[in-house]
Amino acid sequence: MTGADAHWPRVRAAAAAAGVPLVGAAAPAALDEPHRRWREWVAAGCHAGMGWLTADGDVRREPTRWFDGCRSIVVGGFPYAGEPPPGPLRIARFARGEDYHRVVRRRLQTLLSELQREDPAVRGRVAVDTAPLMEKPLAVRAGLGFIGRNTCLIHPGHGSYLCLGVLLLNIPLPPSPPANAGCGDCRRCLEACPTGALSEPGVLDARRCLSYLTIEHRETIPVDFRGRLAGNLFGCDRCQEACPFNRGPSLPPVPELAAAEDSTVPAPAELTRMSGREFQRRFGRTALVRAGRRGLLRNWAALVPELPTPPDPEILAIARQRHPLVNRQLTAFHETR
Ligand code: B12
Ligand code: SF4
Ligand code: SF4
Repeated sequence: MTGADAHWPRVRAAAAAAGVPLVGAAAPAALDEPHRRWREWVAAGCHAGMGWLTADGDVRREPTRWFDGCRSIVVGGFPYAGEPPPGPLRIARFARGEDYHRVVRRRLQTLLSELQREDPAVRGRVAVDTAPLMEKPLAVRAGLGFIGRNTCLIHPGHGSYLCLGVLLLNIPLPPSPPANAGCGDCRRCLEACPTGALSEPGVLDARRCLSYLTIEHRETIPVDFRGRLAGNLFGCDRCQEACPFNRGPSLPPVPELAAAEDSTVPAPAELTRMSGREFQRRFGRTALVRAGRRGLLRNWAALVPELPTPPDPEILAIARQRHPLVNRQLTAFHETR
């Protein structure tokens, strides 16, 4: 057994003990092709208002720059599947339980501690989402799946309803075998996208993506999208729902990521009247805080033209009066009728 091979059974056992359901190891070599694609994507303006995505190109290309002494990269997959919430307003599946940043970080941190308990010389650094690391290409390299035409990381056996997280380590590990699967001639996600955000297969234009518009975008949703939000109050799962890889039975969701009773779709009437403190108390542990009460109400205002029944005029009036962004959104969509 080489040094790298000797470490792997320990990492796998520690991952199981830490509750990391899917795990693979990637060599820490440069990500030349994903980096080239990232540069083109940014140059085309597909990052929309997410200016932070245009920075740190060197780290994106060479993840080892993010952790001194890096000799391997462990990638974890965390299933969150579960049913979409009932009713006309939809919250994406990933956001129905505890915020995945917290859950994934906690479990990968536990994995690192387990390794350190056995060998105090092990060092590592965990990244979930916010570091300038390209998690999907790393997951491909760690054998967790392939990147589909909807740009998601798809596990051939368990689909794409997975969150990812990475752990950079100072010990060598043998690279996991590739998943060897792909989309074939399927194009269902491209057809299912309500806004044409998948501008070409495998390229997502965030300017048109409902996930971006309902979560990351901070101003009014542009009038082009009037009547095209497809019921999405927060995030969007359409291009994943269309995917045949999400039809089969999947792994059970990580319990904290499964829908929590208290985080079902917040009723607009309730949101309108809720104080900031009450919102924090109820949703502070979920990913909904990324949009906040203000963003959720803006999204609801943008959904008004497509609701099956018009909202209570009194609630609308209160929302307009309390939240200037809601007022601007309602006015913007109303005036284009
Ligand atoms: C910015 C971001 C977004 C943006 C942009 C999404 C995007 N596709 O780039 C927005 C807000 C739109 C978004 C939406 C969502 N996101 Co997001 N997002 C990120 C984040 C923070 C960075 C991604 C990034 O760097 N994008 C920039 C582009 C250039 O990179 P890229 O997506 O990796 O795509 C390029 C490469 O994949 C490259 N490529 C490289 N090799 C190959 C090979 C082939 C064959 C192909 C075709 C392409 C390809 O081509 C692309 C360039 O066009 C990551 C976390 C992270 N740090 O990686 C989470 C992440 C990708 N998001 C995640 C999730 C869950 C979502 C949503 C499902 C949430 C929702 N339900 O609303 C949607 C999915 C929308 C979609 N179809 O992708 C998960 C994805 C898990 C998975 N199974 O894929 C991640 C990994 C977060 C996490 N830690 O779990 N997200
Ligand atoms: S998340 Fe929704 S809007 Fe974005 S690409 Fe997928 S289907 Fe289209
Ligand atoms: S729907 Fe079809 S084309 Fe799109 S990601 Fe899934 S398999 Fe690939």
